Amino acid sequence: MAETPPAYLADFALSAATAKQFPEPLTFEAALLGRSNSGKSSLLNRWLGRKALARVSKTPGRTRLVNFFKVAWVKDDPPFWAADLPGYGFAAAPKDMVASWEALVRNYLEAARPNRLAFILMDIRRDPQAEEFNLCAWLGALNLPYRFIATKCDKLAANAKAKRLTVIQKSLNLAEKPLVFSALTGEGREELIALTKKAVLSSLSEPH
Ligand SMILES: Nc1nc2c(ncn2[C@@H]2O[C@H](COP(=O)(O)OP(=O)(O)OP(=O)(O)O)[C@@H](O)[C@H]2O)c(=O)[nH]1
Ligand SMILES: [Mg+2]
Repeated sequence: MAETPPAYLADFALSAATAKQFPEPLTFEAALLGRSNSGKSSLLNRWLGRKALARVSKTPGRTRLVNFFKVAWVKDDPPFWAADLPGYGFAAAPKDMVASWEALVRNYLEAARPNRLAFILMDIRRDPQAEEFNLCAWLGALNLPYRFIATKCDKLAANAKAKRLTVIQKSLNLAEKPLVFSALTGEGREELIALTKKAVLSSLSEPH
């Protein structure tokens, strides 16, 4: 299957430091959550086919704002938001900074933004920890649907990958296996595109 060309970005990116700066919701919104260094910014760049859209870093805690990108796959398609969030579990920052990022993520998740789907990213080689369990419980309480994505899958051979997916699924008691993704090879990109295209379409067909 031919690779989907880069997304058309509606010339609109916005970084929010407070809830007041969150833009008006669009038809659909994909929120990228996960601990620091799990590969959120890298996934965003690869998924949208834009190399340097979101800043990628070897230093955990690079993304400190909620970065919104207005995305359409084709110019005149109804656009949706892709939101890159600060990572959690970043212990090396001063405590008050960590608290302010947490407050920002909390405000974001608790905001009234319809038709959101959260993607929780985790390195395929790691086991789910308290952060992932807590996040699931929190999203569940907020009624916010989520899907796990196992990132950096280029680090493992096929059989090891399959084993890790089963471990992660069982540990979190997920109905579906996590999606697999590699920002390096592009594995999982088409599946993620298909999933989000479907979500945009079903948001559009919902009664208002
Ligand atoms: N091999 C491999 N490395 C990856 C992949 N995705 C991300 N990385 C690396 O992992 C590190 C962290 O990536 P980021 O995309 O900055 O992670 P993040 O989740 O946005 O991090 P924060 O902004 O700190 O929350 C970087 O060194 C990336 O190059 C991947 O699919 N494969
Ligand atoms: Mg980031």
